[in-house]
Amino acid sequence: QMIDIIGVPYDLGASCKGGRMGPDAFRCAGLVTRLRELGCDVLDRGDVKLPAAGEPYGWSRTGEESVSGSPKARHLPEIVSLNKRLFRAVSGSHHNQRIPLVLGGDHSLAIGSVAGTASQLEGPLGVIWFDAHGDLNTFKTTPSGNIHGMSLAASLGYGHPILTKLSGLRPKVRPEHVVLIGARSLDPGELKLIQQTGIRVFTIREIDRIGMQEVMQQALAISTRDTAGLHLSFDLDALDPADAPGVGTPVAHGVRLDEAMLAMKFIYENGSLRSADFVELNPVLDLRNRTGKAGVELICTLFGK
Ligand code: DIR
Ligand code: MN
Ligand code: MN
Ligand code: MN
Repeated sequence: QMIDIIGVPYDLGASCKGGRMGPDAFRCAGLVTRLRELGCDVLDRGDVKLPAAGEPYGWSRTGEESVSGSPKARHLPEIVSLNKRLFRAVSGSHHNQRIPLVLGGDHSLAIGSVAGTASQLEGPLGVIWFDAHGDLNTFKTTPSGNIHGMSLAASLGYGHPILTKLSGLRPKVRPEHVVLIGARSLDPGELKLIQQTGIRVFTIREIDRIGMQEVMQQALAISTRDTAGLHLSFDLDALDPADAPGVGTPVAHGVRLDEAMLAMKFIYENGSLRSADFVELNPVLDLRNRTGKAGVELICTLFGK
């Protein structure tokens, strides 16, 4: 397999800071070497970055962060320009017949990676979204103003037009091709959107009830039926905090690492994967890079270990 690693070292879409160091924490855990040992052709394309003049963090002298955008969509301008750059990087990988593997950084980057992959397929895109959360808020329903809680909604065509229309077609993906796995913290607006769109959600309760093997059989059936390829977006907070302490918004009782490894194996065996994100790794909160290492194990299994 030919893989392009693309880092997005920003946490502008999250309120908890530190995710900007996520991409390097995956690299420090040996990601490139491990993938090469599996026989993958890996290129580390480096990081997608905002121009320095953008001063995205804009810390004031009192140490408070000055925020662009609005309280309902914090740092919107920077996140839009970052996602446009990521869109181009992801599209470029597909153009070279390579699989983009995007490392975060906060989950707002999925807007650009989903858009990039959707733009390069000859048919609809299927999406599997591992997350403790729904990421189905819009600037109308968001409780936090954090854009990382809006990226799946934006990819489905809901939310601020500047996000939903990012680089052309809208929506990027249809609800009947989307599955959410590991959800256990959904806001009222997100529950409404799930009802309205009929997105299939496999909650932790359902994983415990029917098992990960059955979940993945159903998830892959939904996301690959009548689609031209699959995108995996893996928010590490889907995992149990014991296995992944290094995330900004941990939620108790998550997917255990061995269950998630099994899920990655099924995706590999299915053969439809065209791109993937591994996001929300926050080394500042981690324990000896445990979460970075867990991410590397998941990625290696996803690519055939
Ligand atoms: C919450 C938290 N639903 C929000 N979302 C997170 O701010 O919209 N997503 N943490 O990963
Ligand atoms: Mn999450
Ligand atoms: Mn469990
Ligand atoms: Mn997320």
